[in-house]
Amino acid sequence: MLISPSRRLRRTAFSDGVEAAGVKAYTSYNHMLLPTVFRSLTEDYRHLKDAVQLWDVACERQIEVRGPDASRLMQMLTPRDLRKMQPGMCYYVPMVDETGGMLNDPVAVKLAEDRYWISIADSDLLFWVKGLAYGFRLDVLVDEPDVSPLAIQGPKADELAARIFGQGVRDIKFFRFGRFEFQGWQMVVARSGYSRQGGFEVYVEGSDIAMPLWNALMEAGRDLDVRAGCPNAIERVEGGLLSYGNDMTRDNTPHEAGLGRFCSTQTAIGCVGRDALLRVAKEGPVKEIRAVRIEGDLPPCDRAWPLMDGQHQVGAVTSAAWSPDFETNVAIGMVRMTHWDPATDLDVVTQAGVFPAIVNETFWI
Ligand code: THG
Repeated sequence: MLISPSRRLRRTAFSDGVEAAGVKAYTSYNHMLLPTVFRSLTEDYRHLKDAVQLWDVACERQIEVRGPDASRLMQMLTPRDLRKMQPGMCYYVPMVDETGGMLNDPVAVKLAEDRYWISIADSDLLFWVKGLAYGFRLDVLVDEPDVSPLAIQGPKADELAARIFGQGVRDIKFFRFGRFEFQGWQMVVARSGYSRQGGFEVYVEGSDIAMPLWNALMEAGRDLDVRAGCPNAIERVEGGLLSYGNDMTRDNTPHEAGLGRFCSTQTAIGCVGRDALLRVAKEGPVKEIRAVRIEGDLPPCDRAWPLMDGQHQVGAVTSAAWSPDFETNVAIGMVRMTHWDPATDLDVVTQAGVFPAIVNETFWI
């Protein structure tokens, strides 16, 4: 299956590097190209866990919120209490509508008291943020700046990043950022990324410096076996990292998505979904994200697969992949509370037949 290029499917500031590295498949994310495979899913997986990779995650677009009402607008968007968030911090923040339905699960980056980036997952959140700013007559500017995140992920990420940005990057704490120089440009470098292997995300401001940075990292990491990589479908399921639009949608609350730990709805005064969420937070959800183990030779998970107890649907699997390390198919599903206990035996209905599925104790991480 090929992806037809067009202006709507935006290239990124790193696409030239990704192509030179022999990208084999793309998906679309925020109307932009996101590489999904370089050598093979399992080869990329092994290499990510053993070495270091550069990821073109420019599709994690930034929504910049700037001005005197920036903090007020940010708190309207999320049930996470942002009052203790300082410049230099990143927060994983579920964002919800007035019904408590999830609109996105971005990383918020606080650049200054009156300036944030919202590093979004795959949904058109800009329109909601602009709508709120306009509707409430807030004194903020909301736009999508030319910022392209580049992730450095894997066990050798610290070593590689230190060679380009200096030893100071080693001291960056998890979900914090600092500003580091590259060829005379200041760059936001955060310890974060969509894998459990550790590493950084560089928020590259302006497209001109993107390929020079990509090439410098490739050059500096030759002896570390640095390669182009991308968010890996196996590793992220093992790690329980959720994918908006796949594992949860606007039909789910953050609690159903297992993101209750990132909500402090009681004190998140101003969040537009607060009243709706206070109701579900009190009772607890009746279905919730679970790790699921599946036996057998699975087809690609390109649709929600019903989870069955006999003739009765009790949930759905939304992501699945063969894990070489755990020697089983690892999966993420939404399961009703009557069946969500560990070791519950179910069946999963795929386009290629029915397979045994077992609710797992935890993610594999
Ligand atoms: N980095 C940045 N932007 C992003 C992503 C990213 N935007 C899109 C997408 N990924 C958003 N989704 C996630 C999902 C999980 C995490 C980050 C972004 C994540 N979660 C950890 C967890 O759930 O344990 C840590 C959260 C925490 O402790 O605060 O890292 O990857 N820039």
